[in-house]
Amino acid sequence: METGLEWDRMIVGLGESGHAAACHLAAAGERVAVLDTRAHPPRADDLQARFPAVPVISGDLDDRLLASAGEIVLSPGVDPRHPALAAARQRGQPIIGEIELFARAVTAPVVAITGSNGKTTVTRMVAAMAAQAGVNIAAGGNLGPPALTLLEHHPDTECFVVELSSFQLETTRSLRPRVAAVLNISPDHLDRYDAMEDYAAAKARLFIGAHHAVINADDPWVRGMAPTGATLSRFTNDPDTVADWRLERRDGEEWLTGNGEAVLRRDALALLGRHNALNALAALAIGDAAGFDRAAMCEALRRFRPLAHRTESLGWRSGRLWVNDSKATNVASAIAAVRGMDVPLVLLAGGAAKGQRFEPLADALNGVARGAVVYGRDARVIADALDGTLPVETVSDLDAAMTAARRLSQRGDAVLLSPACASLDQFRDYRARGDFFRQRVEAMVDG
Ligand code: UMA
Ligand code: ADP
Repeated sequence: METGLEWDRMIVGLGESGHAAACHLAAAGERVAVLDTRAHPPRADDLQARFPAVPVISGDLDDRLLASAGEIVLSPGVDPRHPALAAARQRGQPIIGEIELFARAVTAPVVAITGSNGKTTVTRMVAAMAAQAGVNIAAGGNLGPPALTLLEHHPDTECFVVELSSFQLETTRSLRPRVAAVLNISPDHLDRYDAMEDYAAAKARLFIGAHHAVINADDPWVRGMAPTGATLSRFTNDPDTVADWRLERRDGEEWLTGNGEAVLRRDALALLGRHNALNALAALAIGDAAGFDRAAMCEALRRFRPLAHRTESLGWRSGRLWVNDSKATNVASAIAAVRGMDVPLVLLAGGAAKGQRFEPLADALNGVARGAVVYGRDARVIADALDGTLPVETVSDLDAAMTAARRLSQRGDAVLLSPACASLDQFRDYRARGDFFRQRVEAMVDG
């Protein structure tokens, strides 16, 4: 890229994606610099060891610096509403992301998956199906590793399967996926968007130039995104909705069906919850559109085991079933987990609420939960929404919440950690929160 400016591209943010972008561009001989607001950006040492000529600048996003580059490559964790980025847009300077660089470089077909919940589960299912079908794929994106790292490590792969977040899609325009799926849309990340419409619009960008679109026909936000100019498959959970892939009863059994054909019995899946049956249905629709062998896809789904921290059963201790759903960082995912339990439960919820409303969670708990224990920074917001629906105890942290849950629950109940909130007020991330829960469960003396 010859711009006459000081830098071809200025990379903003040196986390996983900024690092992958910097290596990709520096290896291609571009003049790149990296700017990060953190005093010690996480991947600085590694980048400097590999490409000592790439400057890493630490400090606030500065107008003059940004203007010294042809294009800005923005990391997903940086809010594009920042005034310096707004000014860049104003002067017509392109702002792209690591996924846009991937899109420009990739030649193999791409299967791309987004949605508010279930992205990682469905991406893993599709990857398992491809492996079972003997298709050589590489999977990553938002679930890690970054898409550009996949491209670097697997240059000869037949197909890339990538999970994409709304943050990544904001700065992507040339992906043109062979198959693109939007699983569902529910309120999330509303601290990063001015309105739900803006969040949904970011997700809808997945369909730009898509050859085949897979959509959730039950979700009004997603239905509205169905692109023209692409072939389409729809999946549904609703007997009255028109769709190609369905979760339906036949002769007293529940089946995943495709274009009228019974494909897989629901009880062949080793996963808790109806939401996971829908994830499997979406994965079948995606795999079918990608041309994978149907018998291999079914075998992969039969073998698929719950992913860590996602409605993951930790087994029975002290007469209770302990379930780790720490990845439930929004209200919709916690509701899905609550609906998936078939025994009375005590819910553990809390953390950073990200501006969400918790009344829909109260509705889901009504009649199925024995109680709830709320903890962490925004415990009060959750307690206010649940109060009057069921017994609620408010405590300081997850440790205290587990003790309270033992008291509130009875033998035969489930204790479900499905926090409906981000973990960052008390943990490094959702994994650290789930690992803490698991360790405490494993240390319990049975009795
Ligand atoms: N940050 C700064 N200053 C900067 C740059 C970043 O303070 O100059 C902060 C951000 O505000 C954020 C953190 O650093 O809190 C990380 O941001 P980043 O953009 O450097 O993130 P990466 O390390 O590149 O990781 C990103 C995704 N992170 C985000 O979208 C926040 C990772 O998804 C993803 O795995 C990785 O790219 C590879 O594709 C994580 C995530 O939480 C798991 N995603 C969100 C989600 O799933 O809900 C969208
Ligand atoms: P994502 O990658 O979109 O965050 P995950 O597969 O990691 O999705 O699951 C995140 C959370 O959402 C978990 O708590 C999981 O139980 C829940 N979940 C998974 N699939 C769905 C779905 N289809 N609808 C609602 N919640 C879901």
